[in-house]
Amino acid sequence: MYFNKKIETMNREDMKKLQAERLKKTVERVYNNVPLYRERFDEYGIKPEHIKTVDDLKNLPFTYKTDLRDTYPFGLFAAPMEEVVRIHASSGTTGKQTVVGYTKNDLDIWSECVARSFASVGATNKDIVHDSYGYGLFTGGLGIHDGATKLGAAVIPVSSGNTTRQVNIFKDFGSTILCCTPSYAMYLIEAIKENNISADDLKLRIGIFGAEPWTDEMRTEIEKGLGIKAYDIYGLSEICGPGVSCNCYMQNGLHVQEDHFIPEIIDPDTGEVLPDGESGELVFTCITKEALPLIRYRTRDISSLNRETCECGRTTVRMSKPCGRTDDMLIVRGVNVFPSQVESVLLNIDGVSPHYHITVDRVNNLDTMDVEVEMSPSLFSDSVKQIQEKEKMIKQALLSTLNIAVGVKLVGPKTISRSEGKAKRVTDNRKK
Ligand code: DLL
Repeated sequence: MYFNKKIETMNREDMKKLQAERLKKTVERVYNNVPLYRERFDEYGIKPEHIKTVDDLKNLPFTYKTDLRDTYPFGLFAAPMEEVVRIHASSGTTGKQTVVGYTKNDLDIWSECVARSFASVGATNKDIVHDSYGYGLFTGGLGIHDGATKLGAAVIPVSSGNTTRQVNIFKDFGSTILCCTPSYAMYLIEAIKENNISADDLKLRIGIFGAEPWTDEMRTEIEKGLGIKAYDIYGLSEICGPGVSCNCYMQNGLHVQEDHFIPEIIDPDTGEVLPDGESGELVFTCITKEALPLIRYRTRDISSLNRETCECGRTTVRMSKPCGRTDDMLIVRGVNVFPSQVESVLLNIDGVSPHYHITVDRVNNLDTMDVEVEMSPSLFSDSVKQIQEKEKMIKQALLSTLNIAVGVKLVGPKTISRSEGKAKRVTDNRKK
């Protein structure tokens, strides 16, 4: 099901033409309205008239998160304040928060991107959308809200938290679509069980999850736990929020709304553009935004691109599920480790639950990595010997996948703290 069939099935040549037109206008806009861009383009000897096609994009300088911080709060806005109608911010773990703004037109486009995402996973105006992303400065709650409204669905703006109330609402209001982070979905699965409700008693049929990396193994757990189909939605505040890309019902990559955001994959060290299929850092250029049109924004997310037409009929470029961020990658004794690799290993092992925490430390100048993972209630009731054997087996599985020795500790059910938003799965004591 399409929300905007003409765009979603446009042939590549027409899409490139449309993108080129919009890119040219955007480059003019930032050159004329944002001092940082004018200075940077001048430094590179680039004038707006040099940008004629999408292939010229590679000659433009990158924009970094630090640029937003250095011009905090509104220094990169390319529209006057009287045209700005919404402000969001992402908290960020270090330094100042990143502030983003939207004109009325920006909000319309954003909600269309989210509405397209909903339609591509089979949502309709008959659905009841249970929006458990946080409402507020975070873009998740309101972004999903406006998109579902545009689709014509009935939105329940529950926001995150108060888990028991969420379960009652599932039951009483008959929510059919759940939107939240994958880690909160896992938490809700437990809460449903604790309230002696079976997923079969609920009307949920679809989940739209994102805002943090999650593996295919986690997808399977959530689909089983809630009796739904689980889809991946991606986005970041700097580009708009959720809806930059989303799975379609084929669950094979995320369709990028490329008439608004042009994706590139680059080598994070050299900045060179990589060919389709190769994995690298995702970079986005906004080509229709008015308030904050970022040019070649370095997301730090790792993904790859596929321009083949999807079996769903969409021609828009697909990005692979982001497996993590360059800045979340742990380097442990010289070996690169993504938390998502640990998650994949753990969730392929019987007797452990999808709740885990990774601690990295440096002891006597040597990096150490320890994983705590919760046992399922049945393993918990086994003998100490059986539990120790399981620990040994998990250590072995992690060693053969990651190529480093990892300490493993099985802990009792519900000992690892649950998350209502983005989960914090790693503590790196080396950074203290
Ligand atoms: O997390 C926007 C969002 C809200 C997306 C709700 C999806 C659903 P930020 O708080 O600015 O915005 O965080 C953006 O989160 O650069 C990725 O590292 C990560 N991220 C977002 N979606 C996914 C996903 C929102 N589906 C940062 N898979 C991004 C993996 C994701 N990582």
